[in-house]
This record gives sequence, structure tokens and C-alpha cells, in this order.
Amino acid sequence: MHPILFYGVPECCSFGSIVALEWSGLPYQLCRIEMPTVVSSEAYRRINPVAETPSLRTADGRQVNQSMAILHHIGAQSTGSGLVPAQGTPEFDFFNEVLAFLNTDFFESFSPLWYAMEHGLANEEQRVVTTMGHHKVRKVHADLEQMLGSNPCLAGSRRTAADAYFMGIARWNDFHQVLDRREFPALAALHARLELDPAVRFAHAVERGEFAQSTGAFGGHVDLDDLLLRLQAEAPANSTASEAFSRHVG
Ligand SMILES: N[C@@H](CCC(=O)N[C@@H](CS)C(=O)NCC(=O)O)C(=O)O
Repeated sequence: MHPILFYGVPECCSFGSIVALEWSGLPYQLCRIEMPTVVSSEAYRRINPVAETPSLRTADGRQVNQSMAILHHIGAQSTGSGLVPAQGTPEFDFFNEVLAFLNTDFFESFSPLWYAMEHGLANEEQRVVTTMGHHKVRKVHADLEQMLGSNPCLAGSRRTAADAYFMGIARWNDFHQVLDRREFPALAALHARLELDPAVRFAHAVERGEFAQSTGAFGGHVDLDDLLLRLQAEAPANSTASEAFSRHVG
């Protein structure tokens, strides 16, 4: 079985894992997970008990959760792609530093804004939380602009999984209308260039549910219920879908 990426819609951070898979050249399939409904369902909790996307079912039938773990896995399976520099090198350390920054500080800076929206905050409460969110988002953009410096890509001279991941999170600035990215010229230039990348365009089209032209080795969508049934059918008799899945992933 090819790897299967469970990606969330709308506006999910799994966007970066789709881009990374396209850049990797690895054969893979996708499973679409609607948020917040399907992602929190009992069916999906069999894939990822913490009810989050992305999640990657590996070619050897294990389940890998968390964007950083998924991106590192994809990089390790496609060493020629340059998505993740070789461990033990200065390039790897810098790449890992940037990716960690994106996955923690950059990602987290938007949390107050999601919270204000999803919990319907109003009046003074909304003003305070939103102000905090704007402050945090501005700070991480300034930090990332400095990290980028004069490099063409986030982790140096070549595109890596950090650039892929960045594109999934950076758009939250546009969603919440926080700042004009042109205030950070290097970041804005990188963002504009990546928006034209075929893998990024592919990921946007996939999320919108439109026809998407893969320049990687995308092998189509699988349906969550069909997959769980298939795993149950492959498992020994008298086991539930959940047991079958657990057995499959070890
Ligand atoms: N630390 C996790 C965070 C994953 C995460 O927060 N995913 C969000 C979407 S970006 C999610 O699945 N949320 C569930 C929901 O909205 O119900 C990672 O890096 O993969």
C-alpha cells in the first residue's frame, strides 16, 4: 500500500505535508478529513486518537502523527529530494531549527485568533485576545524575516520541507487579516514565489476539492470509511475495525 496522508479541510496545517509529498516524488494517496466534524469522529480517532490532522499512514502500515514527524518521515524516504538535509550536518541543524520555529512559535501565534473566532468572543474579551494574537503574529513574522535573511529559501539555498510547511500556516495571516506581508519583504517574496509552485497550486486545488494536476506521484483519494473497512477485512475474523487497525499499525 502507498503512504496515505490524512489531510484536514479547511485551512489546515496538513497543507504543508501535501506540498512535501508532491516535492518528494514518492507515490502517495490522500484521505480528506472535514474539520471539525469528521476529525473528531470515532472513525477518525482510530487513525489519530488526538483527533488532529495531518496523520500519515506509512508504506509499511504504521501511523505517524504530528507535522514535524511526518515531514521528517517524508524526507527520510526521499533523501534525493533534499526536503530534509542529512542529519549531522549544519544544514540539518538549521533546517530543524526553522521547522521547529514554524511548528511551535509561528503556528502558536495564531491560536488567540482561532480561539476568539471559534469561541465567539465579543466586546472587550474579543478585543484583548485579538490584540494579543496580532502582537504575536507580527513578532513571529519579524523573527522569521530575520532568520530568512538573504537566503532564497527558509533553511538556506534550497527549498526544504520547512518551505512547504510555511505555506500552510502563513495563509492564516490572510484569513485573519492581521498584517500586510509586504512589511516583511524577504518573506513576502518567498511567499509570492512559492504560491506559483506547482505543488502549492496542487495543494490549494486539492483542498478546494477541484481537479488537481500533480507534478509528483499522487495516486488519488481514498475514503476514510472504505479504508477502515478494508483494514478490518484484512484482519483476522472476530476483530473490530479498531482492533484491526491497531493490529495493522502495531
Ligand atoms: N501539533 C500538531 C497540530 C495539528 C493540528 O492542530 N491540526 C489541526 C488543524 S491545523 C486540527 O486537526 N484541528 C482539529 C479541529 O480543528 O477540530 C501538528 O503539528 O501536526
